[in-house]
Amino acid sequence: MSKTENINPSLGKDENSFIASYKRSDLETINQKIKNTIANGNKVFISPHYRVDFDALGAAVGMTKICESLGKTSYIIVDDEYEDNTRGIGKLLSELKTKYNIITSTEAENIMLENDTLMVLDLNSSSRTPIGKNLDKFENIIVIDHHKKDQDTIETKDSYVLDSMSSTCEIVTYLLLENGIDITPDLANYLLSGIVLDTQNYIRNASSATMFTSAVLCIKGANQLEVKKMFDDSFDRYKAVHELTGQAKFNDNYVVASIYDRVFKKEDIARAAECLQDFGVDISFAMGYININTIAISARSDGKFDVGEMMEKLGGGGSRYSATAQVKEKSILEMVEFIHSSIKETNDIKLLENSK
Ligand SMILES: [Mn+2]
Repeated sequence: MSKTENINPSLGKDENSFIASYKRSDLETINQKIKNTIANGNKVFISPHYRVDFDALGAAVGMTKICESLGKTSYIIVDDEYEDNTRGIGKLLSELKTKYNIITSTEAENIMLENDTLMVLDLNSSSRTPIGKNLDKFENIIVIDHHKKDQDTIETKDSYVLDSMSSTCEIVTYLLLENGIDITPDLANYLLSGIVLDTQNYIRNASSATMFTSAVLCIKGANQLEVKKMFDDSFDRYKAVHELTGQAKFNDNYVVASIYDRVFKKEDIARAAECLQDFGVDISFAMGYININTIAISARSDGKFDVGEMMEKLGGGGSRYSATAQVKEKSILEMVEFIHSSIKETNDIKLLENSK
């Protein structure tokens, strides 16, 4: 007998087992409800969020297996295009495209029929799904997520927003195990990459259940070194991001990074804005030219300030947490001024409201 055969990689049937945040019986009920909805519909469209990441993709791949086990065809909707290996996602996407039905939202629109199911993964806000206006076309919508709800949260009877779970991949791993679905080493790696990403290497929001789920994935063949390699970035990208963040100017609760004398890739500008969220600010901005006359701005917020609204004023958009805009015929200096005055305006309104 090999070593692993001694270990039973199942979640156990004990009500008080290691699922710390959710009672096992609750998760069993959720699993049954999800399966019923899938079984009662036709094909399934799986929608991870915009700017897809390892957690959204790993969960999507995992859920295609559950659809398959119920005899349902499923499609994963991804509109993001990556010019290069953006944090490993570009590489993973091209690998997955050879194995799974990955389609754009336009392709999905062309094959949508009545009684199809929409499964929204790793998001619960209507503003974060590439499915957009087609959301209303679905009668059956399943939401599986671990983010906090907000005012745009999709209302559906099948809403499973388990915000004390580390990641959507952790939830999906549980569902796969519960249904006795084979987790291949590849799938185990995809799922583990989602957990590693969202817990920032088990620092944030990782419970003992998260650790156990990860251990089960390792038993199923996940390899930490391979997962680490999935995250590898190009050195050019690293340099570009650091050049931008190196120019960051910090203000009270926000930071602005800008460079005017070179051209960047817009993904690198977005990454710089993301990186700057780590330095004790509520809002971060990064901007630079993406061609001779276009400036791209990326904004990230912890949600107190709506960066989506702000980027809309510049002709862009996004959610209150993450937004972007591209502006022509303006200088970097003008854009920096725009940011300062927009935030000042909002702060003034808040002060006024508080003094009432
Ligand atoms: Mn996630």
